[in-house]
Amino acid sequence: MIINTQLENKGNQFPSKIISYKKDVDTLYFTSENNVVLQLTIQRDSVLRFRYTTTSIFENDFSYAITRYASRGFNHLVVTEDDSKYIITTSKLICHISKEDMRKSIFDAKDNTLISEDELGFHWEESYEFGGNIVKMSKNSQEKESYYGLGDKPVPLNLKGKRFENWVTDSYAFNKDTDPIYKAIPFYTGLHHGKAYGIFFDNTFRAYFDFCQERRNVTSFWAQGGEMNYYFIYGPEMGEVVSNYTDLTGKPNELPPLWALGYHQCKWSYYPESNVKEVINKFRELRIPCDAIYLDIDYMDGFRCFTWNKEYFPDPKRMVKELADNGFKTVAIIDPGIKIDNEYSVFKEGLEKDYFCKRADGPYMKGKVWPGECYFPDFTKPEVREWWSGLFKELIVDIGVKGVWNDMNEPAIMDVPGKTFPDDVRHDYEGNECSHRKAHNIYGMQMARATYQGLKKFSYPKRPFVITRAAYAGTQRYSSTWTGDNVASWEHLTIANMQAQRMCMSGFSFVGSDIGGFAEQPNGELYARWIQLGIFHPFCRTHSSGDHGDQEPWAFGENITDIVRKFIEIRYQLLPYLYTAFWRYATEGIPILKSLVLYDQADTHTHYRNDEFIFGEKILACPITEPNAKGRRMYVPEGNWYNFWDNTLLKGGNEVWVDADLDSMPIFVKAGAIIPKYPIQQYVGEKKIEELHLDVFFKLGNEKSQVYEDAEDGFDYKKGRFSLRNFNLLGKEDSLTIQQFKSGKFITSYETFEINLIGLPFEIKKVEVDNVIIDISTNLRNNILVITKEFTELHIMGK
Ligand code: MIG
Repeated sequence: MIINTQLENKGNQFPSKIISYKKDVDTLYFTSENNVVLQLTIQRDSVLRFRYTTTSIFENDFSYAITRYASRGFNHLVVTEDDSKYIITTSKLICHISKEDMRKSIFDAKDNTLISEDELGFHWEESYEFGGNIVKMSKNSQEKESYYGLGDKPVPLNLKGKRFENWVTDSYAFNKDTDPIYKAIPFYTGLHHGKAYGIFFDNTFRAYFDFCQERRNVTSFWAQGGEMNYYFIYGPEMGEVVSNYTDLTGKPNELPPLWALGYHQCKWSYYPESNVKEVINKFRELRIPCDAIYLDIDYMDGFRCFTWNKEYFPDPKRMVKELADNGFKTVAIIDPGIKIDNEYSVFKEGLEKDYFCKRADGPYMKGKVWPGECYFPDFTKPEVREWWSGLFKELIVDIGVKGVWNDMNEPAIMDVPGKTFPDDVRHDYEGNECSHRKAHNIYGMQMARATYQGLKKFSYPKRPFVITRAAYAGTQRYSSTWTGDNVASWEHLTIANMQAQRMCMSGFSFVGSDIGGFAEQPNGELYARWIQLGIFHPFCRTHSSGDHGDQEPWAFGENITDIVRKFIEIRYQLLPYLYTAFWRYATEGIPILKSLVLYDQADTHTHYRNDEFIFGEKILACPITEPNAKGRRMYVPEGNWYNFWDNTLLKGGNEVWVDADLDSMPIFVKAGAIIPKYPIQQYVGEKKIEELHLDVFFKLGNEKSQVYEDAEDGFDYKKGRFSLRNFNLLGKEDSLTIQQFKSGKFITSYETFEINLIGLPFEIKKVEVDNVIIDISTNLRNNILVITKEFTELHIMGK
């Protein structure tokens, strides 16, 4: 457990025996002889919240992470006791609390399997230096238990045997195993005996997690202040754990505009205007689809936020419009540091209104970043966020910028130890005033939130688009994210893959890496392999530091350009499929990427797999992460899978070799899947969709698929103007039936489906649409069928 560092410490202290118990609707209070109170709230049948105080008084109950939309309520709650324990039973869980020492054990209510068990359980050390406690929790690790989650940690998916720190940190050119880096997401999933549960330790102080590193059979977590306050989230499916966690900390407040799921191009920096134009024109000339172009810090006047360098960009409004006319959305960077400059209106206003962070004894928090010496808004104060959100008016409304990129919001400070604010900086924290020790991990999140509020207000009636580097649990409600300053190396390609999967299983699916690597320069082969992975990440952007050479799709010769185009085109064809997965994420908290363990936890082969993942519900992808490869070995999960390239069928449950020259990569589609595709567009909305293409992959038996569509932007979908198609496929030896259940009021632009029937084990003799025979001599060619989008039952027969 935590190393005792100070002689003044009294050492670990523990709750003594329970002397009283009280119930208040959904909350139970257990008080010990030495004034420890355990507050147990039944959030849902499968979600229990445990909170402890050592002084009998709790802090004000406030969390930036928990959303007000979090589900509450349970079907069943019974509390009983015997000589040694209290027994709390919900319809999903049974929790024992020992009267002797407050230790807890939690069981699956259905079959009594032990899921989680305190080792020492809650204990604490008084914090001599800061007051309050260092709060600690330890649990016995169960037999063959594996651990997953924790946000952006750049390590293999299974966390067992490792220790981590959560302290949001600017980590230029981080490496495999660098810890901590940009994000603090104190949520992990444990898996043993085929059952998964999650722990969300909602404490924003510097925190640690130890997964059987210090002691082989003990997992522990602790924080340098605040309360021991955690949620136990039961599955037993890992997918349910993640969606329950996402329910607690929030799904994206709205879907992204569809263009945000297109390809984005970025560099530090494209300037002046002529350079930006050159880049975007090249995309169109080479017919490489692209939806967004980014302006990094050099667009500003001396790095002053909300200003423009008029020498490089004499007329931003005109330029942004010209880009838009070409299908390019402009995304501009905004950092937190505000230059100390009495001629600069944002600085002056922030100063007058007292919006900047101060040190403990009164001086402003002064720190050096790109503009030189800066002050920093206290984004933990609602009034400051409101002010900040208002600053976007000109950028969004007048100039026409469509998205904002928040960087350096850890917050990052140059040339100081720790690279961030000192601990003593004061924050409002929604009226719960505190030091930076408590506010550090949520500072970037609150900046992203304030930015989001501005974009939401001023982009209306369009949807906002924000991207942030720093994040705490819950930031997914406001923003997308990227994995920060990675490196153009093969190892980093592997890291990007693991990080994106890990973020998805940590409730934050709108994620991607700097394709090609930020620091240093990739060769063409590495760039092509990275694009191949990148098109399967929810956020898909090339970015580089720019000082090592060009990193546009055409920077590596024609052969690479062709490969990159081919894969970006696949991304654009799959947009309705990805959008459907995003909708599932935004409505049900289902991660867009599913690591194999999350996809099939019953198969223990998946517990240590890192490379393969499921994109959406039906597509299995596995990047090539080594140079000179002609293919690779990979694990294909149970079930039948079609090779994406040649439609050959493969039976899963094995490790197999898959060919993949540089112009290919291992991609498989689950048998039974119906995959929607749009035509290739150079940008979202370029073409009117005249027909929805559906690839139907035959399966013996049943499979469900969905296609979600709407106006691709705006908020009408929230009022029911969406189109959801639920497809039910049933394949038999000599027939295939597809039923369609349609809901929502949105009318799609196309009238017909072009259905491509793949893998049929029979020759088509007869086709009925809603019991009417259709003429296959005219409507069917090479197993491609064109039928009305309104059908409810399609029946394809071999006899
Ligand atoms: O100190 O804005 O991670 O994406 O290009 C570097 C310049 C600041 C770090 C970001 C990177 C961005 C760069 N920024």
